Amino acid sequence: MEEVQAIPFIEVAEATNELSISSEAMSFLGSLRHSTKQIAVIVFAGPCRTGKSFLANRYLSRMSGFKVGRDLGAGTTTSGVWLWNETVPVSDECEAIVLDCEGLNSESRSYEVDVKIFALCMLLSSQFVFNSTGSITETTLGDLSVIQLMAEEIKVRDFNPTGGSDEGEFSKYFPTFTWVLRDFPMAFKNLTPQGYMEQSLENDTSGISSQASASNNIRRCIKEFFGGSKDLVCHAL
Ligand SMILES: Nc1nc2c(ncn2[C@@H]2O[C@H](COP(=O)(O)OP(=O)(O)OP(=O)(O)O)[C@@H](O)[C@H]2O)c(=O)[nH]1
Ligand SMILES: [Mg+2]
Repeated sequence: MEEVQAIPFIEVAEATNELSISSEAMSFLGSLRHSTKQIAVIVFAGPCRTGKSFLANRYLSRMSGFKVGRDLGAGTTTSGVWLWNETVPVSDECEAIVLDCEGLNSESRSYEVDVKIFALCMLLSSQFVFNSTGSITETTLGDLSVIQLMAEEIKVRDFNPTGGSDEGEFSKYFPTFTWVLRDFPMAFKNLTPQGYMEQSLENDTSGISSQASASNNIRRCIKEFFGGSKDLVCHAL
């Protein structure tokens, strides 16, 4: 019987930055063709070294599985996207594939690869878990700027009669978004994490700097793409 373990899913060619699916993952995904259940995809993503792999293991009710920082060694991070080669029961009708994503903004990766991996994981997932540490700052919002980039690049229809952007259509295709705040600052403990996130996603009207305007654009994209009929929830750990 095959060992239950994390296997590489998306690999990054160091020389060309091209992404490819591993043969192990192809064979695992092929085996799911015979499943009679619906398949959900849950992805753990976010800035590097925030505890994504640790959280993915806890989701699997394990203390190890996806390699965490201490297994990988100092300065080394999860590379590409990893997949747990056993589905997790979600309900009688549904089982989930769990993916652990490499972190954004690691020193060893270009922005181009970060964007590709983040966008791919978001489009593949039904539940997107965005893990970040501390409070929600301009920097954290900046990490989500890729969502805005996706809005500019992605077309959901072959032909848009209005000739405008397809943004209004995105919430139909985007996953539910769960924001997990690690080391939630004590200073905000009088707010629920949900209330804190909603407050952080309110437009900054205090100034007209280009940074404030860029952050407001990201806030708008998050609320529009995940806040409509989709869930946009926040938990703190
Ligand atoms: N005590 C404790 N340690 C944690 C927690 N989350 C992560 N760690 C530790 O923090 C280090 C980094 O955790 P990882 O889960 O590898 O972080 P990551 O976000 O997956 O890192 P990259 O994949 O490199 O971006 C590891 O040594 C973990 O054991 C937590 O909630 N509690
Ligand atoms: Mg990791």
